[in-house]
Amino acid sequence: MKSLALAHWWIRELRACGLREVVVSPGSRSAPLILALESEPKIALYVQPDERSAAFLALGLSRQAGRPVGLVCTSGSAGLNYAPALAEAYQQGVSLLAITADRPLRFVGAYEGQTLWQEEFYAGFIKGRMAVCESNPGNPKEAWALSTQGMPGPVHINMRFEEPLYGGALEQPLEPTLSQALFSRFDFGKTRPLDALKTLDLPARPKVVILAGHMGPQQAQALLPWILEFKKRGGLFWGDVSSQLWPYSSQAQLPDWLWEQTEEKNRPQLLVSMGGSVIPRRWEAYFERFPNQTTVHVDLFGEKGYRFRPDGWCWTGSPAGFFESLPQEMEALNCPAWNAEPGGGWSDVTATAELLRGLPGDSVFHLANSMGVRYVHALQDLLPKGIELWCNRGVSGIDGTLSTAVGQALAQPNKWHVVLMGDLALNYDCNAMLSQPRPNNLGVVVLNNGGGQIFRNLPGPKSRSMDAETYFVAAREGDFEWLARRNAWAYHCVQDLGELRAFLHQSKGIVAGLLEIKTEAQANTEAWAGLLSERRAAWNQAARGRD
Ligand SMILES: Cc1ncc(C[n+]2csc(CCOP(=O)(O)OP(=O)(O)O)c2C)c(N)n1
Repeated sequence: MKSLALAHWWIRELRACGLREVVVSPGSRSAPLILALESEPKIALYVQPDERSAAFLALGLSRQAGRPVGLVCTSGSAGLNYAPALAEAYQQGVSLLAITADRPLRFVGAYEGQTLWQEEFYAGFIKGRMAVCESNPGNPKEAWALSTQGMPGPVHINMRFEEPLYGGALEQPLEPTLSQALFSRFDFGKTRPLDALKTLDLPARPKVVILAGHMGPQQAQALLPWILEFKKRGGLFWGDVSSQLWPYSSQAQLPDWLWEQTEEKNRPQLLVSMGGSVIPRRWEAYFERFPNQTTVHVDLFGEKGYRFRPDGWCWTGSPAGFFESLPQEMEALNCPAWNAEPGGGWSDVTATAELLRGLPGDSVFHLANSMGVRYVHALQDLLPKGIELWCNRGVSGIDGTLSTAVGQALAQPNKWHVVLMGDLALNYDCNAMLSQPRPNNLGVVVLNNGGGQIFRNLPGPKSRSMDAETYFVAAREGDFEWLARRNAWAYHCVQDLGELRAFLHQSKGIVAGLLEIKTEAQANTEAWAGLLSERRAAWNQAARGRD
């Protein structure tokens, strides 16, 4: 059997399973796969030469399409560059099929270029892997099923190809073989049956708090009716801006007032967390200060494990099962809402506020990690309620925001997509702009504050006498006009509120291309501190008024 036949068989079988999109990165060893894909009219091909960006692009495509998206790259370090996005996909529950082309086994460990032990590339953050070669063609249906069943996730298929890579017979009868190694998710052994709720000895009308962290739309949609019902029953709900449930959150931060309460009447009796990470540290700290027995993590897919250590517990199953077992009536915790209206001069904060006011209500908004997501979390009441919000907060840092957004915008051409990111995040992921085809429904907004503003806002880096601007902020000068030009993107730069307003007015919101917003570091630090303290003061006043 020859390489081309193996590649064609895999692609045909995957197409029959439902594969419709593949992101390819050019290379030689993967040629059989590219030839096979090119002959499949039902599969849309995206080309991204940077494999790190390609995998994030596939994450965005799959997140939008809700089905596995394929990735194809050549042998050697190429596949290593898939790792960050696969880890994020694993954490978010997004299905991807990462197909790495490889050389025959006899070349491994023999000083061959672009040759290493590829089969173990992603151990720990994929659902499973298959080692495929001519004598062991594997099972495409099984790979597909593994990626979609239960909690969806990435699967790695490593294919060893013999030469010739471009020629040879196309059709050869192949029989699937079993070659799957399945990794199970971490099990912390803390899962308890729902009956455990009964052992907590809750009062008839307990005070209950639910905290929702980073989660995908599937999970959020399953939860939403229950969260609304929970609030009606008197429960207190906090939704992180990355949870998709933020429009239903009672607050965006934990008020000092509630934080300082020690009396019994203002203590929660059951704390429930759902989803992944949350932005305000204080929410987590609030959960951690109560006896762990009252803290439960609800995991709808039953595969992630436990969140609050050391003795909190985890319940796995359907939302119905959990919510139906909660008491019918709950006592409300006194916790007022507050609104943000940032004041002050030109800064990241005022610019972000203006941007949020100008976003079309039905657009899709992508946030980069670092200050972007924090600004929007704090200013969330300015967001139009119909907006869809996304952020890679599974394990990602600043590494794949734009690539993921490009993928998602390509998968949803009838919607307007906007990305808000910092200048380092854009520099890091600027190869996202190399992908083909390119989306014409994507506006990128970069807050250019000359480096990682977050490190200017954090007390830690400043507390030492070292050069924080160099070693933490990675301070830089310059603008992004070159980047826009390199990629033939439209470009506009604003340096004050008047210019930003004029641009948003003139263009009726964000337009396709790159909008650079230039701000000053010191003004940003002051505006951020001011926003947080003003809000806290307003909140505490509101809470005291209710006392
Ligand atoms: C891949 C990765 N490397 C390093 C970091 C550490 N890190 C966190 S925030 C940050 C600076 C981000 O700067 P920028 O994108 O300009 O955003 P700003 O802080 O200005 O909002 C860095 C380097 C990270 N999150 N991810």
